[in-house]
Amino acid sequence: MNTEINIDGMIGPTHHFGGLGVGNLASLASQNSQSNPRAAALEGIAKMELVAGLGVGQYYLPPPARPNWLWLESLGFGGDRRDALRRCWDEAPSVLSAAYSSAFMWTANAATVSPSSDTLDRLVHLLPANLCCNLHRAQEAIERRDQLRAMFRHVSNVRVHDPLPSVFSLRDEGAANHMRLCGSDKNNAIHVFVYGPAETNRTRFTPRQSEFAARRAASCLRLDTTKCVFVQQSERAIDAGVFHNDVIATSHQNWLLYHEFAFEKGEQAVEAIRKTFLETTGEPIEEVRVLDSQLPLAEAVRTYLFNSQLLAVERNQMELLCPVQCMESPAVSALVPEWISNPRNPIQRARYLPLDQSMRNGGGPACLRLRVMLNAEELGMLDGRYCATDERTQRLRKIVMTSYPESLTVDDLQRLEFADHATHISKTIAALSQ
Ligand code: SUG
Repeated sequence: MNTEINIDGMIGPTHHFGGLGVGNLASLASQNSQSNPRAAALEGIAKMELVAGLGVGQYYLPPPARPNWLWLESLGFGGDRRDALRRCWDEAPSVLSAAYSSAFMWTANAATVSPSSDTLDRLVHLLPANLCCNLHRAQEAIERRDQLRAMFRHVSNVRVHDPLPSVFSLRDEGAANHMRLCGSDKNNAIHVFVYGPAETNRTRFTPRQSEFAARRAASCLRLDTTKCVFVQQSERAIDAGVFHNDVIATSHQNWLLYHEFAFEKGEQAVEAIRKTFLETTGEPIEEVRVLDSQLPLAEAVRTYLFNSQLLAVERNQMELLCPVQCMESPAVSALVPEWISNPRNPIQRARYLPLDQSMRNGGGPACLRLRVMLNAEELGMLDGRYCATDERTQRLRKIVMTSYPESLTVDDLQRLEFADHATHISKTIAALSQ
């Protein structure tokens, strides 16, 4: 039987607001404001503890070292490090910001995953995302591949692939644009891949996932394509700041929650999902369609309701971890209690999490985790060193409290003392899993 684990990305000491996220309105609005890496990391740790406390397997990946010196060198900022930081700041401040990026914290973009129950070769496949649509995120692809390989090294039937080639036509942002839905037999599943329009000039912002990448991903993941559905994200949604599908739709088990403007040719797209699900599982899908009159697109993007983290406590019993911004919205406050009181709806309870620092960069609860389904044997082989046990989260919290800065602006990034301090912290955290 499959069990879901959640892998969060530990938020790094260089978390800041660079305004770098393509089509991400929160990131653009926060650009150059003061961040609080300590508060950001504590919010992330508290979420991991909450999820672990609910009995869901919680793992984490340490923050890769920043600034990324090799990457800076590859862009012409080599030589004496103090001088390189200063030159980069003067010549290309957004490159300096990217070299310090903590965007690896959003592990929903780390990879796309297919469990062994669903694959043609009965192996678990993880395809790290190339993230090549964003300068600051493309550097994560190889770091993630290596981290995931280390984490799964003892699980004999896991394949961690190389990311798709880093070219624009194959731009891939991982699980944030993928939904797995399963029937009452959890091993009977379909996979929905969501991509942006092919003509990149049709939308206000560049669509971050290509159809070509979605189809190649399904192939790398060794999925039966008769059980895959490929749907286009709506142009209207991208224009409203929906830069990933998980900002406007989500799913868990047999339950699909989506905004009426999530998909281009919305009814046709959902009909394709319904049909494939019925053919695969013999059961109808349970769906909740949120109308724009109930929650306008802009409010959906502001509150990140669809980016709430869905957790199965038991089958047909789910908890929704929403960002606190949802609690403050009259539109969302009308929807969630209605779901909870409806006996057909599996959501039993909603909790509201303060994730202000992540939200100000466009990352809600679901962005901060990668879901991986493993069977009991695979789970048994998983390396415990990445498990967010109480003891480990306490140690992480201590490191954060004693060494993470409480305030950071892009100006601070040019100081070599800060660069060295941040590198040292990442090494200390990585050592906890060695
Ligand atoms: O890729 N923000 C991230 C947010 C990712 C959210 N993930 C999901 N929806 N799954 C992004 O846009 C902002 C970084 C900055 O501006 O400094 C950023 O990268």
